[in-house]
Amino acid sequence: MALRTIIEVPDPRLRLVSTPVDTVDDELRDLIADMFDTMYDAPGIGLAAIQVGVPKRVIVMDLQEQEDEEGKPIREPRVFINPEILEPAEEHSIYTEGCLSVPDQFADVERPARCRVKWLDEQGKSHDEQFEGLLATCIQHEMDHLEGIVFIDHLSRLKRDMIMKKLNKARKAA
Ligand code: GNR
Ligand code: NI
Repeated sequence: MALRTIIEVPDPRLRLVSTPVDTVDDELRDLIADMFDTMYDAPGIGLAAIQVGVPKRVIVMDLQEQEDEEGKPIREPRVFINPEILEPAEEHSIYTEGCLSVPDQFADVERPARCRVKWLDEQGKSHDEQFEGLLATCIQHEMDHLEGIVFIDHLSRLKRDMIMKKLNKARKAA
């Protein structure tokens, strides 16, 4: 188990465009294992490699929507390497998003309600699936990170400035 430090706005590394992975090897699988440890510890439902300072096109995700008999979340880890969005739906939906790189701040973001996603898993095997609901929202939020985009970039300047002000206030208080 190895936790990595999650970088936060306004760290300029969050603005980098991540580069495609060319070989899925043990070194990459080590990074993925650390990303899961870091995501579950945070806790969060998704994490892009750049959020731990690594500009590679790698995302881990676990919505943890199901619980067992004892009410403990059932883990359903997903890995996306070199993901691509195909056929975003014309229909949009609004979800109140948060981000581990903008801690404890939330705002409504509108995105395509469904999308088809193509990606490689940690064995280098390719997948192609249609996503909807929170899964569609989350994969689009994570894919934005690979392009150097953070969810607050989708807000009006007024709302974004308000979030940055609240974040800086909370940091000073801590
Ligand atoms: O933990 C997270 N929750 C979340 C909630 C709504 C929409 C997107 C997310 S992703 C976020 C973790 C994160 O920052 N991923 O980049
Ligand atoms: Ni995020």
